Amino acid sequence: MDYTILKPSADGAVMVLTISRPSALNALNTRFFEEMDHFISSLSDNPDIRALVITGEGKAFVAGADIAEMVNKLPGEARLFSATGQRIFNRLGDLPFPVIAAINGFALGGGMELAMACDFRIASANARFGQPEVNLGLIPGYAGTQRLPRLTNLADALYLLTTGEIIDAETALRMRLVQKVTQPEELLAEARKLASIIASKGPMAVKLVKEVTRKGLEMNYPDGEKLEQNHFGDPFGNEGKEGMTAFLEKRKPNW
Ligand code: CO8
Repeated sequence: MDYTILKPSADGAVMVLTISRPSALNALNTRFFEEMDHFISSLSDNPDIRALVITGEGKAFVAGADIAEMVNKLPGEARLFSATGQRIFNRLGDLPFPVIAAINGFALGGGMELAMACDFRIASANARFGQPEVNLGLIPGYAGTQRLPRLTNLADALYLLTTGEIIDAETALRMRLVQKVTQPEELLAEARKLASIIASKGPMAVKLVKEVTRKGLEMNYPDGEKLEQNHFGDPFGNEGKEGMTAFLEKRKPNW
């Protein structure tokens, strides 16, 4: 597939994906989701990639779903648009390595939902966040109502969802919506650094820790412990054997 909106760029084990439709502040349209679906499939088939960074071109990360494309939709069509977006964003959570959102500017509506679908977020000091759907007489459709209270808390989530207030990066950091704030010119370097650190760890361990942590959050506590217990054994005899042997032999592991 020839991409017109996505710009993927691999650097060793780290893939950087730039969303590039700056004339519409990278607003998410049907073509974006088609390309994203294809791109995620290509990553699932690529064993060399160990981390993905998603960022936006220009002054926005993503300024939301494409309002021009949504304006004439009927309820059934809008539900389908929501279901497609939710399915594709969920696929980021299923990737066998971490996905880092590097938020370079506006992350509004569907853009904030994309950022929240990533495993964690770092933001440039000039990033802006918000769920302004209520200004348009809408509610979020890419799981913003579900992920925001899980990442922050019910009151902060409802505050943002009902007021539509746009917050700055430091406020997002205080709400634990982002994990780190950098100077704008350092954002991508910092994201790549974190991605490289992760890429240097045991790939099976990283895959398992992401899967168990994400799945466990959706389970009751005893089932989550059981899930961890079950997967704890997986790396023994292979990757874990190499990691522990390397420690005892005072050398770097050969994954
Ligand atoms: N959709 C379509 N086009 C957009 C969007 C968008 N979300 N955001 C910006 N653009 C376009 C503008 O229309 C403008 O186009 P043009 O140059 O042709 O007039 C261009 O991008 C530049 O934007 P501005 O001139 O407005 O730039 P400013 O710097 O003045 O303002 C803002 C930047 C504050 C970000 C402003 O553009 C804005 O408020 N954008 C809309 C933000 C918004 O409301 N986002 C939420 C959208 S709704 C949503 O995301 C729901 C998600 C769930 C959907 C589920 C499926 C049903």
